[in-house]
Amino acid sequence: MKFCATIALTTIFVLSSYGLLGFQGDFAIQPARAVTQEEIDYREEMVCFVEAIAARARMTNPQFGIFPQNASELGTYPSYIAMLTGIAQEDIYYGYIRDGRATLWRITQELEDNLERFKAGDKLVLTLDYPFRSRNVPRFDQATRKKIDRAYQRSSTKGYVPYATVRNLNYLVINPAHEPHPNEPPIINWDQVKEWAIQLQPSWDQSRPSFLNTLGESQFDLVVLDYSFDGSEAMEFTPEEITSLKNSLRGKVLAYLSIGEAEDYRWYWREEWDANHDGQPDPGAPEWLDEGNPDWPGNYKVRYWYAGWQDIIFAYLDRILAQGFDGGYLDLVDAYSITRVNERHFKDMPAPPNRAYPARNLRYARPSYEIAS
Ligand SMILES: [Ca+2]
Ligand SMILES: [Ca+2]
Repeated sequence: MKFCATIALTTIFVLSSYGLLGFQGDFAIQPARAVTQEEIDYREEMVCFVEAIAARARMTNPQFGIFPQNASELGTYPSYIAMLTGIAQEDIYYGYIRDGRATLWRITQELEDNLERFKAGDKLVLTLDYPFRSRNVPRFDQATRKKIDRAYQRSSTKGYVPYATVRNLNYLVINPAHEPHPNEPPIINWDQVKEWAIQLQPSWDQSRPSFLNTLGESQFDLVVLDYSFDGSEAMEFTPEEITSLKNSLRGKVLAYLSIGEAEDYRWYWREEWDANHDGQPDPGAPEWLDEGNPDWPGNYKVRYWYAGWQDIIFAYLDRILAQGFDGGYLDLVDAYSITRVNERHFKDMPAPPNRAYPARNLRYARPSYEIAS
């Protein structure tokens, strides 16, 4: 039985409005007492949130794709699997402990077990591995090529769609012997996707047109990029650019969207939320804003079950829809395992596979260096 706090609050509020719960007078400020912090199930709140994102997007575009990254343990909720187009899993074969290192067999098996539920639900399963030692530059020496081959082979055997790249996701890696094929016929339906790639920031030598042209001419069936050239509002891609990208690719185009952490270079951020940049929200910051992520200055934990944060993500989603993206690639869906409040909640529970995620502090960061303009 899934339980969404935001919905439950509304219900209780309605009941109390009619006096059914025995409130007298100031009931309008009472309903928050109905659900205490301890009673919130942070996993279920994330499931509810992703469901709300999918429902909202599909009111505008019924075919809109929803792809969470990681958090495959949420596949125990049938309603969660049902609303997804697919899932992306990082580090399943390489990179869980360290870039370029094979993932422990036990972890691989645990993740594959989780992903089976998504396969059984006929969902696309994308795998994303980091067989390269460098975070920025792919080098195809003999040893690395063997790792790439192994990741692709294992992933394909399971019926997944593999990709291997560098951790900073700042390079469109074309893996030797695994080059993408022409999109002939064009990719119209999600189940046609057999190749994919992700590049969230341009390479050091890429201008805005060359970044888009390289993706557009890549022949991948599906590509993931940020909604903006440099992450900022000023450099948002225009609907014309995204249409042109889709036309030249003849494939699917997804926008990256972090739903489980706030990023201080995004359009919604206000300088006064943490004016002294010490990672502690300042007075006047919204209630949903939590402390900074010590591994990533500029990233902040959020109480993602608060309406204030969810409204921001819905507005973000509207921008992505207006640009014409085919779907959303949702990051930090596993925020329930790294939220401070949540650690108290889960302290007596068995750790999910992604808890204390060793590679977490190697995660995609922006901006990592100066980019060409
Ligand atoms: Ca292709
Ligand atoms: Ca502060």
